Amino acid sequence: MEQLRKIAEQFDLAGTMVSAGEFGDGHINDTYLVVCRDGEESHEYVLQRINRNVFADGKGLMANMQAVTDYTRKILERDGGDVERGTLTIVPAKNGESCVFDEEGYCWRVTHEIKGVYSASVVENAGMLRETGRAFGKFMRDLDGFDASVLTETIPNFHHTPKRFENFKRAVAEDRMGRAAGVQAEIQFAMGYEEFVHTLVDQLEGGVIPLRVTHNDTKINNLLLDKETGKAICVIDLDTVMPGLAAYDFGDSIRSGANPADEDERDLSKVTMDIDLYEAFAAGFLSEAGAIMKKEELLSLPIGAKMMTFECGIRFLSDYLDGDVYFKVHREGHNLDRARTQFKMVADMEKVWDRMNEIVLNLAK
Ligand code: ADP
Ligand code: GN1
Ligand code: MG
Repeated sequence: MEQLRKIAEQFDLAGTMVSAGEFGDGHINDTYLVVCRDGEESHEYVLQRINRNVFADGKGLMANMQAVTDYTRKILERDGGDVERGTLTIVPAKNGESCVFDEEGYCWRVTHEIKGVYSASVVENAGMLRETGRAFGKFMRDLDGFDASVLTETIPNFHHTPKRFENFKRAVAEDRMGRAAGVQAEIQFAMGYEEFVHTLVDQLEGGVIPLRVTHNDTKINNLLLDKETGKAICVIDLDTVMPGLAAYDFGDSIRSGANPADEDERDLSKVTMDIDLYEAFAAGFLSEAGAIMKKEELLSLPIGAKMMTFECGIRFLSDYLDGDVYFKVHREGHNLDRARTQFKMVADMEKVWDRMNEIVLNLAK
């Protein structure tokens, strides 16, 4: 609490901090809700310590976030949208910067807490996924006119699946923790996808699909929904907004949202690729972004669903083999449990592959 107070004092907050508690359930940053009292009034802020093992360039990351939120705020103003809640509002530090660094070199930032909203890690109903699709589709379409050259690549090759696959093979070969022998079935499953991992980067290099500015981490809990109406309010977690593919944004939401069970569910019979949830997300996404996409790009969306799910699976499995150094873990074997759910989803997608393609094409008509 004292350390948080020392950090919070460096920002231009209204009043004085009276409490700070852990907030949200992201796997990467440390997030706190800070309450300040100013006379009778109370003000809430979200204070975050950026994970510097993951994001080496905190300044570059914050410059991206500032540029993107400035841009989306202008769109909200133009369209008469909810400027208060429709985009994140960065609270500047007293020295005028958008973040401060502590003695250990960690970057800290503050945003206004968005009120009357919630985010969910597991889908509650198809309507919620349709809204999620609409919000991420709109986010991508809104950024269609955004100048990508101002963006720092906060994690180089973030969704370069062939490089992720190389790293996975490295983790298997090194076997730092002696865990590989116990996960041979998972390793063999993943090895079967060595050719597939090239599909999207090849399409991009061949000019078949375009590079866009994308969010790249469209996990469903990175969207805030209105508590009363269930409508999408604000896309958050802008740390990975970078040049990318529509397939990445479509794909990561399917990965996280079309599975009615938890990402770390141990009972794999509960983990399924629910085609109705897939359709609901696709309908929302295409209602906003369908018009800017040609047929090849539309057909890259289901590939993105399988690619992002597979990629996340090998990222979790690599981290398990490396000794859990990247994703936050809360129990033994946590990353392995997560890898297993992703691979179960991939196997399920193979079974409904034709339907996944048909749905996207039908919706785009
Ligand atoms: P991580 O990169 O660790 O996932 P996020 O930026 O996604 O960090 O924040 C973690 C969680 O905190 C989110 O899933 C959301 O529930 C909550 N959150 C973050 N920023 C805000 C905000 N400005 N207003 C309300 N809730 C927020
Ligand atoms: C991380 O930050 P968070 O929890 O929204 C990760 C994503 C993974 C996701 C899996 C920067 O997302 O790429 O898909 O966990 N973010 C980063 O749950 O690595
Ligand atoms: Mg997040």
